[in-house]
Amino acid sequence: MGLSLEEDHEAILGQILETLVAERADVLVIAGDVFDRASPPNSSIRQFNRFLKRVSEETEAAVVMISGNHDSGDRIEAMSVFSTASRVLVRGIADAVETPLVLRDEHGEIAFSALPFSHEYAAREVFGDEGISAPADVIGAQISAARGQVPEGARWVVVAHAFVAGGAIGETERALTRVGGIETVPADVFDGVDYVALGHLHKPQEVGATHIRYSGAPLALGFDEAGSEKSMTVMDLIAEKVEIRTVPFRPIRQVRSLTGAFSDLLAGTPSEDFIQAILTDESPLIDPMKRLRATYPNACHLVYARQARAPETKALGAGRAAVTPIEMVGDFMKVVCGRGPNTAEAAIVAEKLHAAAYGEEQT
Ligand SMILES: [Mn+2]
Repeated sequence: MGLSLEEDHEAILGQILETLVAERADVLVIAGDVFDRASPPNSSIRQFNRFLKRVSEETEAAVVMISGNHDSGDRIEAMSVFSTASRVLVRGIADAVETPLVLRDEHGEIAFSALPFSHEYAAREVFGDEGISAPADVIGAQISAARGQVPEGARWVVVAHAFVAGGAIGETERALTRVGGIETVPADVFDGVDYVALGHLHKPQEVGATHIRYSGAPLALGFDEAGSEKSMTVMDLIAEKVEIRTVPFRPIRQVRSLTGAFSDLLAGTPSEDFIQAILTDESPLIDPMKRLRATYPNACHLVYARQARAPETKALGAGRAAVTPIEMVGDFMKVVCGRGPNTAEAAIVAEKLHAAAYGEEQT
């Protein structure tokens, strides 16, 4: 919405560093998405690089990191080249050989398997398995590859980016895939894992069991997350017993929705928060956003309550940081046909996109 979140992220990154030091953390897990688009702005890359450098220099923590569906896996994978193998495991691209980072504490060995997000078509090639047709199959193949590499008797932590069945999803978490229909991953794919550190859903939450958990996004990223508390999960894995605590983040600006008459909102307490104004006025106002920003300089969205439920016409991909080609085609079909692709159409689109991406002869 045209407002930089750099300061907001800087504050959270500082709080993560404080927590790593205060908790004397052994490992920092980043379960993707690292960035919100495949080609993030240079300023964001610089900010993240500065953060990793400080983790390296100011803390004892190892770093385990995977790409998510918003990330360019190849760009994230680039960070793994020449990294210190004893302290870093960065994975951007799925691999048939899943080598864990193995650390040791007073209770013995602990293996971290970092499973990067992978689309089904890519996983089919990597694992040589044409039967991979849903995210659950992808994770299943990755888990099988990883399981064989875990040292005998070691505790096992898996880092993955997926929509595990039962998780609470918000408006801004985009579908991982819309082809094939079933996009959720059943929790039992993680059977035998001592702790599953998940990325993708923005709300901090456990899914079905204490040891299967989303840390959540560092900041509220949409008005559907207004008022929600974000946090860092601190996990102790003591001899297969998992202890969980959360350390709430303290954002410098909140995301809030205000509903009321325009004159009442203007007379409200001035605030730097990110404000969505839902106006109950019946008649249109002249330049309301400009006037609203006198009280709320970071007001960034304004709707009239009477219009809020009316169907909206949006540009393709509007309001989203990035869309996959499959989603773009789906959005286009919704505009033109009033519905998304059916199963047969989705299969054709997936096949053509795959052919376009890999330069195969199109038939
Ligand atoms: Mn994601």
